[in-house]
Amino acid sequence: MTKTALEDLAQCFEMLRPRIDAALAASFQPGEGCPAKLAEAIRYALLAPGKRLRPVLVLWAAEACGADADAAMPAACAVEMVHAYSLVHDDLPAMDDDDLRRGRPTCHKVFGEAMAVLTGDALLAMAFRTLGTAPWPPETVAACCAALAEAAGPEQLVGGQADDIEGPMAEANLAQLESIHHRKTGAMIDVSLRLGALVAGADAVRLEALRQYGRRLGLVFQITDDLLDVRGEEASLGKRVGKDSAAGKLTYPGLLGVEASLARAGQLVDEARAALAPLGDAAEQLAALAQFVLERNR
Ligand code: GRG
Repeated sequence: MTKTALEDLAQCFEMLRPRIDAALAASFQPGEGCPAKLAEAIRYALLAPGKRLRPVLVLWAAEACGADADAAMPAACAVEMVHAYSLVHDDLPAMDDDDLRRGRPTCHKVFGEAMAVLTGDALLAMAFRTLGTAPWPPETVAACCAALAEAAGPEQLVGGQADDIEGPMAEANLAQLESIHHRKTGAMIDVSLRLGALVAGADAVRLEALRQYGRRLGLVFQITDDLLDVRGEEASLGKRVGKDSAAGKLTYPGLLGVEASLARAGQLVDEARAALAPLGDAAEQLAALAQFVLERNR
């Protein structure tokens, strides 16, 4: 891919972000009974300057399957709510114990641990309310709720996190590493694509193509995350670097070395792009996104 094509894609991404942020802000209208401090903590976590990769995946998957991006906006907000909750809980002292997230002090540093736990709980519930009240046919609402619950649940996001915090396995290998990442990172990426496709009423062939693409994109994202932890800069990442190796975590560069990790990521990008073949030109942005994710610096 040329440098210009990547710059064009970055521009499309940047143009979508304010629309997503506006929809996220509008999606949280605290009613009577929501304490002011909790509302402030929820806004702090949800509207912090993240990349919004998952919402963009929802919107581009919907478009690749023939829908208008706006129709999928409730799903884009819902995945970002689950993602924001997982970051708030991941940063807690009981988990990764981080002070910095998205370039700001973590939620528990500002609002206290108990309020951060409750903020995550509220965001998770808000995600399902957002899907449940979306203006879609009832069967689409039900399918989206079920898919997001599965991705966020004990076999996927929470299960991957549970294995990850248990620490390195005795004889770790690539399959074990990728099993954790498919669940901890990949499931939310997969489900973002799936929700976009479900809102668009995609057929089984398109859903499967996006699943194959998403599986690979999730791993590319994680390899880059691991490499940025080794080689990235705190200022652009907005979070602490070097923490995974310091914590003895199982990572791609730790297991394979930097060069082999980059080679694995390159191979996955090619496979991800190839998986999109059934969607044809409609999936051009998603195809370019795989390379963009590999080359990201934040
Ligand atoms: C607490 C159930 C539970 C799960 C936590 C989010 C997570 C699972 C762990 C965070 C640790 C980590 C670095 C995971 C690797 C991939 C990842 C989810 C990175 C953060 O996502 P980005 O880079 O963040 O898209 P922004 O802030 O840009 O949205």
